Amino acid sequence: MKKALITGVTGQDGSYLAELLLSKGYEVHGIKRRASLFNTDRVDHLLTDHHVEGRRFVLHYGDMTDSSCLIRIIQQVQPDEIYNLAAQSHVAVSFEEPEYTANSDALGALRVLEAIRILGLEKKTRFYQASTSELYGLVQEIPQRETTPFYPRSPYAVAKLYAYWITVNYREAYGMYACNGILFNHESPVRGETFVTRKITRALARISLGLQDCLYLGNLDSKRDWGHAKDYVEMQWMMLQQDKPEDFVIATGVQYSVREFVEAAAAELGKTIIWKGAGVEEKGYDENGRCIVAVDPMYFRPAEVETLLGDATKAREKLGWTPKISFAELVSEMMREDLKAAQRDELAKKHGYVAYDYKE
Ligand code: NDP
Ligand code: GDR
Repeated sequence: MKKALITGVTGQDGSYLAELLLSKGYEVHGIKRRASLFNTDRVDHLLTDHHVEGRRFVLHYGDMTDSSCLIRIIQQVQPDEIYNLAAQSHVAVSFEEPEYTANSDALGALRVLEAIRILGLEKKTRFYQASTSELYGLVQEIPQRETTPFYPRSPYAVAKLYAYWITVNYREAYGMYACNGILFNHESPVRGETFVTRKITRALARISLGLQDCLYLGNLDSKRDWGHAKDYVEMQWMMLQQDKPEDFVIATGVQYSVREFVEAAAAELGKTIIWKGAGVEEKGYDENGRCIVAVDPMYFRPAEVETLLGDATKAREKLGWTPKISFAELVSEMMREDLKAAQRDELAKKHGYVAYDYKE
């Protein structure tokens, strides 16, 4: 039975990847952080009673900023594959916490690679690094492919640039099977609530049930190449099954603006958004003339990545990978799930419980 270790298993991709690897018969180990509240919501359905022998999904406490725990866990698990997904993954937050972001996202990758070397696992353990389209930042070529020059635009992207190159370096220097997936934005119903897609679907669902008044956003003109996380984790696994380690761009090749995402999500609820004004004054109204979307400059970034569009030709030609879930299906699934969650909150509210709106 193959063994995999996933850092960031409690995140969006970690949960989809754990499901995929378990379905393929792997024993899956994941690293979770200690938190004052339970933080395993996304993988709770995969957990089994740890008193029972033979379980195939095991969680370990650990942190990307703590080398000794990473070495200990890797020594104990002796994984065939490590998927390094853990990161402070929010671009806007990285401007607030640049040093921590560098520690966890840049040095974190180095710590795992060094642990593999220290433990003499270079020939056994394959390593996947969660690299990102944010590396392209101020884009130098459209669409972006593996050969497009990088120009990072945030502390997050700069930290990920280090992680990208240290992965390439350990592959070349020590002959390790280490590779980068340069993934463009990918979303799902379990996407973190502060990323723009989930923020939109969650807010529109709540507005439709009278639980929230307005959705405040930053740059509506920003364009992204949005895919579904389920398709993208399959590619993460495929990248570690090749004869030779290589880096791949993973994207859909289709681009939409934040404004278009809002419109697509509203359409799922049978609503049309009517836009009026421009710049920070721009607002979106529903058919009854109610303002339900507004711009709040608080969400503008000190340096923005205006446009990203990926070219995944290499992945298609070499690995036979193409995304199966369309943009329309992605938006529809996210909207459906957030509507269910809002209906639960509506019910709770009817019975006197409070549903908080202002976390973001
Ligand atoms: P999430 O933010 O949903 O998950 C991040 C995971 O990392 C969580 O499990 C989080 O734990 C964990 N984590 C954060 N900091 C630490 C730390 N110091 N030590 C240990 N664990 C930590 O991200 P996604 O699942 O969306 O993304 C997975 C990876 O892919 C990330 O590295 C991200 O940067 C990268 N990426 C994501 C893309 C996307 O569009 N989703 C695109 C390209 C790259 P906790 O649950 O406790 O917060
Ligand atoms: P991104 O995703 O920065 O691309 O990083 P995010 O959803 O945060 O932003 C996408 C674009 O939408 C604009 N935007 C807003 N963003 C947020 N979060 N909140 C808002 O209110 C808002 N209004 C407009 C942003 O300015 C941006 O242009 C994600 C993360 O998953 C990274 O970890 C990953 O590496 C990249 O995708 C690829």
